[in-house]
Amino acid sequence: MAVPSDAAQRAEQLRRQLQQAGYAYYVLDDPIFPDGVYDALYRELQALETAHPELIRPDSPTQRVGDRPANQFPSHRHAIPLYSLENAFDQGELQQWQERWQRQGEKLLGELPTFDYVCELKIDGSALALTYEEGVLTRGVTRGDGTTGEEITQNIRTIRTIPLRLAVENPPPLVEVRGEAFLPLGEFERINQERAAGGEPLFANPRNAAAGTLRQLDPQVVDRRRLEFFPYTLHLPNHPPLKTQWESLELLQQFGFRINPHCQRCPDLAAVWAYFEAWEQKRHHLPYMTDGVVLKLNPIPLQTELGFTQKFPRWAIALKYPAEEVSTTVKAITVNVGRTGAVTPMAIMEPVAVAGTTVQRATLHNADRIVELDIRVGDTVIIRKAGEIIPEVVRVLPDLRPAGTVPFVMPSHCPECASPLVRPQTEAVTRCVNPQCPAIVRGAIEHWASRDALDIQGLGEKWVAQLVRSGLVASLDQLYTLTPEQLLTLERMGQKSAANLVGAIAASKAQPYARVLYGLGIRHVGKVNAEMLTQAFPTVAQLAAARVTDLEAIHGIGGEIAQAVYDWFRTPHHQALIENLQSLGLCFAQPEGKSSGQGAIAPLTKIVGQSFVITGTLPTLSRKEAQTLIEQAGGKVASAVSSKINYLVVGDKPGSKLTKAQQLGIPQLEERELRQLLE
Ligand code: 1X8
Repeated sequence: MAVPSDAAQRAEQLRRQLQQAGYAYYVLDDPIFPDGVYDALYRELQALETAHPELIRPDSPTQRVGDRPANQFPSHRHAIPLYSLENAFDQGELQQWQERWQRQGEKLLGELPTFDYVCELKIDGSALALTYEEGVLTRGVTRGDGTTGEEITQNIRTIRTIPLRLAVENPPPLVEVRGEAFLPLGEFERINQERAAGGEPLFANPRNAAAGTLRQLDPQVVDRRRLEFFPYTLHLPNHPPLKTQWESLELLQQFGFRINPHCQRCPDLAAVWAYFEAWEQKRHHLPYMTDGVVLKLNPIPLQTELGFTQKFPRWAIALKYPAEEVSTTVKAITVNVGRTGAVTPMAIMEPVAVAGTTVQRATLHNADRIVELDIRVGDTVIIRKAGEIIPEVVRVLPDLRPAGTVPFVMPSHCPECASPLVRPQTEAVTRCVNPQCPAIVRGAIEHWASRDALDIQGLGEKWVAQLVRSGLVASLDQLYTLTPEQLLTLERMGQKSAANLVGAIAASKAQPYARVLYGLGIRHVGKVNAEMLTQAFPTVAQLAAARVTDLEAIHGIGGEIAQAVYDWFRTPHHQALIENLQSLGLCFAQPEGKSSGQGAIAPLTKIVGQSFVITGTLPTLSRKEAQTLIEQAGGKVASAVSSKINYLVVGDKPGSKLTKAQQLGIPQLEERELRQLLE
């Protein structure tokens, strides 16, 4: 049957519109259509393609999810191998590398070449090679061994930041793009939570999770795990050579890719080192994992001249941050009872330095994981610490196991309160279910006080343990009636610390509703879910009254989360807690004007005339930049804390200003919250 020409035209128009809308949404983060319009256009295209399958094009947005699972992946030989990079760990190695390429360059060119560098973040994901023919994505291949990889085109089509068609009018006939596919940390956590709940083995890290996901046989599964992609190399065969790496990145952007925004040109190694050092801490605030910096010579003719060794390009090097995986031995295995009653086995190890800190405890996750690892006291193990994630045991080295070791058996009773432990059949987790268990009470308070929750400075593990042991605090609300005199009864508590702690607890009353909700420690309600719940239900009364179906109706809230929230609010003990916290002045509602959810923009006048003080190092803004942003929005920045100050903006290593602000009960903002306020 011939396809009517108007149907063909309409399909083409729909593909273009959806392609543009997808680009705006996923790459620019600046949607051009409301979701409903996108869905309607998508369904119209789907209907046309169903009626006229001849109209289906490989670059159609409907092809992002293949419905036919591939049974195996064909291997594909890379036209140009994917090299790995030489590593450097310090300035000396970096200097030696520069001297090496310069000697080589001088020999080849007869003079010391002029050059500059490009620094890019090294993304800890999975490398991909993408082929575009006449502008259309026709093939996606994993790195494999560098020479041959697996063709996983269907899976790659699910990655929204990879354009199915290049966004230029007359693309070069053949384009090869290389880059890194990765799982954002939030997505990694979500997937692991899902797996933990389903009793499936956890992914050890986002890199493994990304690689595992790309090799999933079912593209629908890949589609649900939102992989992302940053491109970094562009090959244009039979095309005049590009001049610089920087130009390649710009061209990739024109092609419709989202490039990593943190790349930087550097004239010399001093600038490179400054970039490397600046990102050592800042990278922990990125929503994806990075393990170093990739340094490249910017001029491509110089790259071509220098070429490759057996293994590496001579014109690029990876500058790596200190190792995050090291080996040590297990001295004991204990179990820790967390705030949800979950009993987590922990390995106690010979202390080792890893990623800049000394580590002697690592989580073993759960009983299944112990069986899977078969970890025993006396074993030599590899442990990993990545960013702010708690150290974990990656694997046991069985060849180094001493004689006479025995498998570890999980205890049957709670080590804290001696009540019997339970393990529901559907879960991987063993739990203590005694709500008065001191470990659960301590955990609840520590979570409440933690940085992303109520952020109560100074209320750490040590004081919490004493507060619970002494009986001064048995539930969260009792924190707010503590007096300095009561605190002075604790061991090693001084006048000043007692006053500071009371001040810090009082200051937490200024924290927004989403943090309070997160702080309550409702199962499955992490920071993101808490934020979504407060958007959808602007007051706690509304949330408490919500039915499971109302909760499930929120985009991103699944059945399990909905049930957990519903159940939590049905517990009389929790209802009393909310009532008490509310009467103590904690915030249980969204501020006016934010309650309509998406799109509501806080009026600029909100901070007009308000005074801010900045202390410590902010994750991404310099002090000057923060000041400019505040002033542009009509606020003032002062240098000293006084009772006239409205907010203290707090970064890393805050000074005495923080203590003073706490004593005065001045609300604190992290950079992220400052940005939200200024939006
Ligand atoms: C690997 C990676 C590179 C870059 C970022 N992340 C990586 N994992 C980059 O150049 N921006 S380059 C590279 C390689 O050549 N093996």
